Amino acid sequence: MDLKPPHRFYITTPIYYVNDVPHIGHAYTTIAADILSRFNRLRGREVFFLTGTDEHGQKVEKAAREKGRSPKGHADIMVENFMSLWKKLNISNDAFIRTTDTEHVKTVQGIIQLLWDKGEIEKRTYTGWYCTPDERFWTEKEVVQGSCPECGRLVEQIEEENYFFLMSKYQERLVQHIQDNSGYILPETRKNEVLGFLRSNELGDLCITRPKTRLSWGVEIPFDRDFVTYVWFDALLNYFSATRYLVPAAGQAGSGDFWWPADHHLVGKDILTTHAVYWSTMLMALGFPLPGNIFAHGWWTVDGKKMSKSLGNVVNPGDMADKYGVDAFRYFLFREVTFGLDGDFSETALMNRVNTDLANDLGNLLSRFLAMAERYFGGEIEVPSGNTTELNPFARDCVHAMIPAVDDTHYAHWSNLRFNIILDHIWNIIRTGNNHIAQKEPWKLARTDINELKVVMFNIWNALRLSAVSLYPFMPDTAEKMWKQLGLRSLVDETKQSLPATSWDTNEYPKIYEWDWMPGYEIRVSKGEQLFPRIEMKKKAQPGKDEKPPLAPSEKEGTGGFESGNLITINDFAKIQLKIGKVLSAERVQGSNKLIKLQVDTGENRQVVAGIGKSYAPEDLIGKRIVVVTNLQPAKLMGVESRGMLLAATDDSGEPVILVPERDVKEGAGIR
Ligand code: ME8
Repeated sequence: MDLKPPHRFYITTPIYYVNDVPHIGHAYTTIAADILSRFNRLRGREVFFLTGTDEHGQKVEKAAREKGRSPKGHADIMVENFMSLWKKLNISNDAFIRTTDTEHVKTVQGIIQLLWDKGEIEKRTYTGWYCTPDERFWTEKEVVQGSCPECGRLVEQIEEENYFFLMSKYQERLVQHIQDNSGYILPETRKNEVLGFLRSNELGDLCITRPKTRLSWGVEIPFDRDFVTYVWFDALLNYFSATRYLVPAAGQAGSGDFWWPADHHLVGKDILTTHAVYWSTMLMALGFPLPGNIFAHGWWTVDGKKMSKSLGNVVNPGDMADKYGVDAFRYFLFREVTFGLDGDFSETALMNRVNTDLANDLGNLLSRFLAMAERYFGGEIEVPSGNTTELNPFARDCVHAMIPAVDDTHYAHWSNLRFNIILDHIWNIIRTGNNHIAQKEPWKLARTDINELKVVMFNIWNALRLSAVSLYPFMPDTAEKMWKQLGLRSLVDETKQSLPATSWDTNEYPKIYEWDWMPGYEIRVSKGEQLFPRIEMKKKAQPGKDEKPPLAPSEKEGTGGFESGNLITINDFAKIQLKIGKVLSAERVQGSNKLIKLQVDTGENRQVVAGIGKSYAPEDLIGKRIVVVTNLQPAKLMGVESRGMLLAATDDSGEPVILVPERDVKEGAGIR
């Protein structure tokens, strides 16, 4: 068999049953495969990313019957749910396989014939306990006092002829293969579980058919028309059959359509055995090479509970994407939980991630940078003279974290699917970027050292550019938007164009990952839409505390459509004392890059602490006339007393903008 050359990358998801609609578990595996596909495409590899649907077998037949549809008719309807969800979630699969595809059915029949001819299959009489309503066999051990362990109804012993794949003879070879190839099953803990199972249990042979008298919805066995294949035998073969007819330029002479074996099969932990044991031994019997890796990810619970229809807590990925944005949802799934471990989904956790990581860290860095670039340089980014990497520890940190030529650990995480660590690296740069602004105080440099300001701005631009290209696999839309706002043209095209000609041989990465990459055209940043507006989190009402008091009848009237509970009376407003204050002096509160301590004359001298330090330099505030709430109870902020609060609006990027009177008014003047 001609094999896939190393610059090709082949990745699969499980094929999903069409008995039900897609949920978060399906979305999870598929987004993971999308992330890896996009990363590998950026690296210049040819990628074949396969997903699809599992349409045969009892589950689908039963679901179709309940809906009064034919199994194929049911599958044709249900498959749309998956296809449209993948579109919505920005999934870049290269093909979509359906096990009812004629070409797939033919491949399955060809393979079962091959195994039969090779003597890898035997016909045997099988005796087992059968639950007629559930239509499934149970072993002696599983039966509970003569009843079905699932539905509790009586089981009967029946004898049935079937075909068996002689799986047991591959037990030792399989153990050897797993031991010799440390990355074959990942994560490590799952590999150890499979090895433990194989070492302490005798592997049986696998029943791979069902008599048509019991199930007719399957692939017919070519050498015995009374039987169809067991659904898993048919399903697992999708990974191979797709390489016969769905790969690019399949079947064309000279196309070199060799795509086997897969680099990764991504699966949920519940279907690891079928892949690690059934599929591996089937490939051994066929004499086909084994895949590079089978990765079993963990299980999502919802608000601490198992996800189930009866609990009504099944998470619909399409709804989440509509509500919070596709990229925020994609980001959350891979940042929140280590890929491979179980995780808990909650909308509160998702909102927290959006507000802290996406709005505060990433969104803030980008919008502050863009605002400053426009303010100080009319949006132009110039490359400062001198070696910015050598000169600047911040630049050096970014380079070390991200650039393979300098340090390959970041990229080693890609081979091991450590998505949350990769995101952590990217966030280190983003946070360092925000701190760099606070330390360098560009607003001061604008007055004192324009050259240094250019270096700072260039470095932040570069850090944002590197973050965008690294974030692209996770959040493709966001990354492209960042790219454009940074004054660049196309993240994907420019990354590919920057590939070294020798990348196949040397395993090099695109030059775009390097600190001194420049596009060769004038860069002019352009402030676009805010990427991640903060989400207002609803406070949970505490009984007896946060509950609103019932409204008096008069308050219900004349509110012009506003919710009357939100309105205050003129008397309420009169309780707030607002005055014009003049800033006499200002300094940063030690240990905080946000807080500034102001001495303000509001007709009397008072100290006010304000969280405006990221947008204003203390010296810029001196002499300003501001609006102060003067009858606020004193409070301590980082140990410093504040008597009053200055008023500020919040701009698009979440930055405070101080309110000032339209013309000079004397300090101490009241505001009404
Ligand atoms: O098993 N959290 O299909 P399927 C994470 N057709 N993943 C979950 C999950 C959860 N709560 N619930 C389900 C099949 N999954 C077969 C596959 S492959 C040749 C045939 C994952 O639609 C589950 O682990 O029941 C599995 O990987 C995937 O959803 C498909 O489930």
